[in-house]
Formats: sequence, C-alpha cells, structure tokens
Amino acid sequence: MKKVLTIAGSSTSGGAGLQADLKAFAKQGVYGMTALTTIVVQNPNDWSHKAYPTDLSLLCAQLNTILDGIGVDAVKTGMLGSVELIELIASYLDKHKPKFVVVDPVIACKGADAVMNKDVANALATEMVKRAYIITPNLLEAGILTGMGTITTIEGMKDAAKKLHEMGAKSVLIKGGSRLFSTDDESCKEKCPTKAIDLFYDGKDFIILENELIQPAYNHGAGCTYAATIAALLAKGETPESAVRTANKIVHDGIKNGFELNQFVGCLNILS
Ligand code: PXL
Repeated sequence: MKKVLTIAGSSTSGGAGLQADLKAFAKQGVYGMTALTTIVVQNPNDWSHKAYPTDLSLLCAQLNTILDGIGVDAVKTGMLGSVELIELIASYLDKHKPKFVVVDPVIACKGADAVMNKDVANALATEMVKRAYIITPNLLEAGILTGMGTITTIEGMKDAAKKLHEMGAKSVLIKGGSRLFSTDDESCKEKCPTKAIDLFYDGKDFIILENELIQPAYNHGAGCTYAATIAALLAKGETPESAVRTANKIVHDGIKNGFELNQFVGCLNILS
C-alpha cells in the first residue's frame, strides 16, 4: 500500500486540515500519516478561528517517526503555522527528497480571508514554492505568493501560474473556484460568476478545469481535500494532469454532497 504523509494543521471541527486529508487518503486507498503543525480552534459563538502552532521539537519528533522510521511515497503540506516550522519542514524535505510534494499554501481559512501572518506568507513563497511538485493556491494565495495582488481574470491566473513556475514549482494548480470574477466591479456582473474555474499549468500547457457553480456551496475543506487527493493519486502513479483532473471531480462531487455543520459552516463530503 502506498504511504502518504500530510504535514498540516488540525481543524478541530473536522472539516479541513489533516482531518480532511486523512479522509481523502482513505478514499484513495492509501495509508495516511500525519505530522501536526498547528491546532486550529473555532469560536462556537462567531466561528472566528484561532491557530496554535506547535513547537519545533514536537514537529521534529513527528517527522523523524515518519520519514526516518517508515518512509513515504508522497507528501502533502497544508497549514504550516510559523516561519520556524516552515524552515524545519524545508530542511526535512531536502534531506529526505520525497518524489512528490504537493504544497497547499494555506494562508487563510475560508470565511477568514485576512492573511494569518505576513511572515508565514513570505516563508511559504521563499521556502515552499520551489520545493513543490505541484502547488495548489487559491486565488487569494496565488495573488499573495506572487505579489500580484487581486486576481480576477483567467489571464491573471495564467500570469500567476507562470510566475509560480518561475519561482520553482514544477506544476501549478490555481483554484479560482467560485471566487473568480467575484469583485465589486459592476461591469463584471454580466460575465460572472457562472462557473467554478481552476487552472493547471505544467510549465508548458494551460488546462482550464470548469465546473458548474454549486449553491449553496458547502465547501469547507475543499482545498485540503483537493491537494490531499492529488498527493494520493501521484503516489499511486497517476500523472500530474490525471491526478488533478480526478481530484477536481472528487472535490466537485464532494461539494454537491456537502452538508451544513452549523449556522456558520458546511463541509464537503467525499465519503458518500
Ligand atoms: O481550509 C484551510 C484550512 C487548512 N488547515 C486547517 C484549517 C483550515 C481552515 O479552517 O483549520 C487546519
């Protein structure tokens, strides 16, 4: 059985983070392992998020267990928590050189779009982009990592994908999702938003992945599930393009089957 490691945060409410990753791994029939970077808790009254990064020695111990003690066929990274933790993870990736590293550069959680920490965003740009076999930013993250700011068009997504490739990522998946075109600009209203649009770039070709928008979109955990599924499929031998296409469909169907968790949030559901 293929073995896949997620280096990610715990989303206490269960929809995102390593909880979502393990469900995605199980669905693909790969063996999942976790190195916990951060615990995220949600305030029950207003669902505001608070993140508690773990300390370096605890992450070291987890990575030693898995990378020295077992070995991996692929790695997925998610919320990494602090600059120190990112630098540590980068050094482990350099030492162990896993063939497939899928980097989901989590900078903000859904419903909490404020950048969690500028230094973390910078460290993701300098340390993680160049180590990615596939990097999977959403529009907001792509804009921040490239310094391009707000991206509202497919051309803008293509420019960001090229930039991330130049920064060292082997392939790039930009998740426009339902956010593309969703600006305050009145003139955009006619052409948008009718589709969820993602863009894949392997350094040569651009592939547009289009889906109908789903309303209501219970999509908490969609980004984590997308990247974790891609990592599992790469471990099983799929090509990057095929892994991305399959993961895109699984996430789309998962959002269709999503459910409300409480008055603040609803999760995708890939298990039924
Ligand atoms: O969806 C981004 C995300 C990733 N990882 C963790 C999270 C969240 C958002 O809530 O809590 C741990």
